[in-house]
Amino acid sequence: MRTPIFVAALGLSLVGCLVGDGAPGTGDDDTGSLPAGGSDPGTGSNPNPTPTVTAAIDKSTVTTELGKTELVTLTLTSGGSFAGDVTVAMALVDGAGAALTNGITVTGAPTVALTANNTATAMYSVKIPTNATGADLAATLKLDVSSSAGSNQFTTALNVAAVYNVTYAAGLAGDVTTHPLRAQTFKVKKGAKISLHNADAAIHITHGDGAFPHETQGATGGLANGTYTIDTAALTGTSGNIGCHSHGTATYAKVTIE
Ligand SMILES: [Cu+2]
Repeated sequence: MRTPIFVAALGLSLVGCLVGDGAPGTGDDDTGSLPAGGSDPGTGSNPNPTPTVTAAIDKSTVTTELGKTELVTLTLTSGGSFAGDVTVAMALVDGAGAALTNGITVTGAPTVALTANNTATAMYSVKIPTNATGADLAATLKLDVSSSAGSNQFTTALNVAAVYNVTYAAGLAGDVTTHPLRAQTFKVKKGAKISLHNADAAIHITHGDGAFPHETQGATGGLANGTYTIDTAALTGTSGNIGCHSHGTATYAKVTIE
């Protein structure tokens, strides 16, 4: 059985053949499966092997947060000289199975051409806007993979933390042109957190105005390895600027709370 070897070699968490029954199986997808009924064509002695498509995704769970883009890779392998297009229908659903309406998007190839006994990969990109949610969100990415060899559904759990993390990179120092919030405009939902982490050796005190509280100035603010978190749930205003107090207004972002 070469399928389990395939799984182990690539470290894939989910794999399954696209066989004619169209069913996603009963939770054993991660062990791989060849077509039922003993139709494994073997290693070359069968003059008419059953065309198969083996599909796998590389992540069963993605833990992410606001403002991120995550990639899920689909790997398709032709067996039995299958050649043709494989259709991939993408969907994002909430815990109740309803389509997400919060601006999270998935993009990627709706069809993947597969040539006989070869492998093809396709990347699916899930983009989480900064204003996707004001509370932690559990969603699911669904990829319905189908071809003339059959169909199967793959799911990736998408756990979105309602926090927008911003990092002052090491080596940034006083270079305002590389400050992370410079010239940005973004929105968050009420309840989301905005968290600024100083990974630099220099001090970057977080400026806040309007709706947003300013980080403590003086000896304890903006220190290396420090994190300043703004919880919008506690705020009454709806807009203001957030930036680096230590290096001037050119570093500020305009931020709106929805
Ligand atoms: Cu700074």
